Amino acid sequence: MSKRKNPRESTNPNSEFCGFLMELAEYEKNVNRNIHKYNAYKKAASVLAAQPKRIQSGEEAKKLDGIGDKISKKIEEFIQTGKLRKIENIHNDEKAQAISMLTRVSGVGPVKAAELVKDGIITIEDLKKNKQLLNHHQLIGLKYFEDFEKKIPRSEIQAIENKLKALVFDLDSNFTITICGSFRRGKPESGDIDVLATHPSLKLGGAKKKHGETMLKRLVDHLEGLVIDVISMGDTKFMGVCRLSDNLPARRLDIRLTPSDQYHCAVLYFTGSDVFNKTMRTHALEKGFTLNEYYLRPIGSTGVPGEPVPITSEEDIFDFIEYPYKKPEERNL
Ligand code: 8DG
Ligand code: CA
Ligand code: CA
Repeated sequence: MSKRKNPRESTNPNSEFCGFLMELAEYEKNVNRNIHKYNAYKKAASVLAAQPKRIQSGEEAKKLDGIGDKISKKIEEFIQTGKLRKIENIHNDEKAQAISMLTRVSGVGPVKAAELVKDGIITIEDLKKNKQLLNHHQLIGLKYFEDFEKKIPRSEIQAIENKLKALVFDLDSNFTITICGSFRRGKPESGDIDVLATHPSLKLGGAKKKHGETMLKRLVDHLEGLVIDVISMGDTKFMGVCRLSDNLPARRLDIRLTPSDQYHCAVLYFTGSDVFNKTMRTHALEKGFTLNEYYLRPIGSTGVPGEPVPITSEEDIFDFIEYPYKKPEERNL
């Protein structure tokens, strides 16, 4: 199969800068656990990716919103020397490399990875010999390590969507199902599958939690032939593994069940991207609203959020905060 890249990405004239910025972002998240630096690098990469021309100097980069002194110096160093000392040092740091490798296992976060490395466990092979150190999620992550590393082509997610909908509607045709995440943003391939479900009988937030719990379990129980492993089964969130057919890899599948009055906020949130969400939340605040995956609420003069605004579509949310509507494909920040 041909591995054609997203044309937007392959034509990004700043892709080299974005590449090292994303690597630095992952390093800050996984090795240093510095979420502020992680966010700063990701923001900078996203700003550069949106530029129509290749940046010619650190000075030019610094003029862009979201690129400060330190990052512009790195860009300048890369332009001058064709490499970055910081990246080279990271590549030569065995501990950092081990932590980065272990965090690629689903369920292994930066803290767990650092613990494992401290115990002398530095490779996937080491992990396989020390399964007693892993919880259920991490064991599933290890079991499907190679499969979960593979991106999921759009066409496969479409086939999974069809199968999932057929199974769910067979159970109850009143469910609404939307696949969110990078798939909804039109990406040619995705890391996992983010499913959002709602049902007209689920209203008024947490009031019917018990109902929600049994409903999600009932839904997942009906996905036999698609779901092959369970990571966790909560009140409103299922995390698991699916496989479309024997000749294809196992895929990470998340399903969230939300009340119908929170559906559009949830669809917006889980469509992302996370950088886009942050931009939109900041804009909401500037307009006197607080936005999250559940609702949009006005902030009163006292600073206390008021009653949620009634929302009947994703567009409603953009309208209320006076943000120009962006189609999902335009949210790939
Ligand atoms: P991918 O799976 O193809 O790698 O990309 P994705 O679909 O954009 O990422 P994701 O990790 O599956 O997250 C799905 C959406 O959830 C994301 O686009 C935006 C929203 N989201 C945030 N913050 C966070 C967060 O901290 N963790 C996760 N898992 N999702 C988040 O806005
Ligand atoms: Ca995803
Ligand atoms: Ca996900």
